[in-house]
Amino acid sequence: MNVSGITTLDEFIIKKQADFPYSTGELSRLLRDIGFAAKIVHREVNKAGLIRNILGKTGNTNVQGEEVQKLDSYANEKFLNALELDGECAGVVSEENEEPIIFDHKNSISSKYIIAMDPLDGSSNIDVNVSVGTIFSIYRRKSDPNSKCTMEDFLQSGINQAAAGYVIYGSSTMLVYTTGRGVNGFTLDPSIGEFCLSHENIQMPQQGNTYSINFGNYARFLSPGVKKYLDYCNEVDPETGRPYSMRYVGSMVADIHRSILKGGIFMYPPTDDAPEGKLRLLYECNPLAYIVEQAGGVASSGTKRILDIEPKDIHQRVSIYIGSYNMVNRVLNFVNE
Ligand code: AHM
Ligand code: MG
Repeated sequence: MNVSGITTLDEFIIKKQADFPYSTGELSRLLRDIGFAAKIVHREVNKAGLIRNILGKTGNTNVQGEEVQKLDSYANEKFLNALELDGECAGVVSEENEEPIIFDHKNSISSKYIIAMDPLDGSSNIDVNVSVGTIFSIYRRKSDPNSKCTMEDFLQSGINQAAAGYVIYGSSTMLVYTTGRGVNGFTLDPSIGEFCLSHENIQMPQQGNTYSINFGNYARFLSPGVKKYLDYCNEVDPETGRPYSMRYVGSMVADIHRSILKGGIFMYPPTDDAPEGKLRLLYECNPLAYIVEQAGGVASSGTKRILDIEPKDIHQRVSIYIGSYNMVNRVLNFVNE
């Protein structure tokens, strides 16, 4: 803490490094690079409506066949630049790039870490001034840190994450991260350009009264248990606080951030047009699962703990039920009945 009584993200990271006596500071520097890139993306997200040519689509499609928004590409470029320049990581898997990006500068090659990230998630919300987010996951690489990183470095189970976090560009911009010792949240104070510690050691309520799901998919859900759970959520039972409220932003970072702070559940189950689920294991589900577990919640694919899934493909999709402990366990009972 400095004289102003504020703890900035950079100060916090340095303080926490002391918890790991043999650490080289590399992970700390990597987290600071991410914080820096997040500030640049925050700046652009905030003036997006004012700048010609930044909203809308690029005309390209990404690896999932979806149209790429200009701000997605911009965020991708800024994060990749920040991560490559300082040589703190050996390579990056991004939602925006079909293949992993493998850095070849000597500093990057000697780095112990790789990153999986979705630079700007919630693309359908970009043009309409609704919250979007960045999601990231950091792993220690498996390959020898004096060579370029390889595919096996990226195809690790979520349980191996060294750190994970998200940035939410909402009514304020927040960065929330964990290194496996609790979850801490920092709010950007734009007047000083710093992320300041605002939510220390976040623990989520075991039970909430909201559920988040794309209800428009009701007829398409493949699991009858999901429909039964939704009927359960909508039933009137004042003793258990039902019916629950339905809240769905369409940006998973925003929906899960709300569940983390207030309690709740977020679901993206298999549908007839996305039988494996829609969301991506490496850079959407794993990092959020790690944070939610660290905050006392649960994240499951319906049959397996998200963090235990062994990825086969860097853009693999998975179904997800994530949030407050009691609520996720309840939906799993319905799904596996
Ligand atoms: P994106 O990576 O193209 O932005 O898609 C991910 C987003 C999530 O943030 C959100 O929860 C989900 O897609 C919404 O999907 P849907 O519009 O099918 O409900
Ligand atoms: Mg995404």
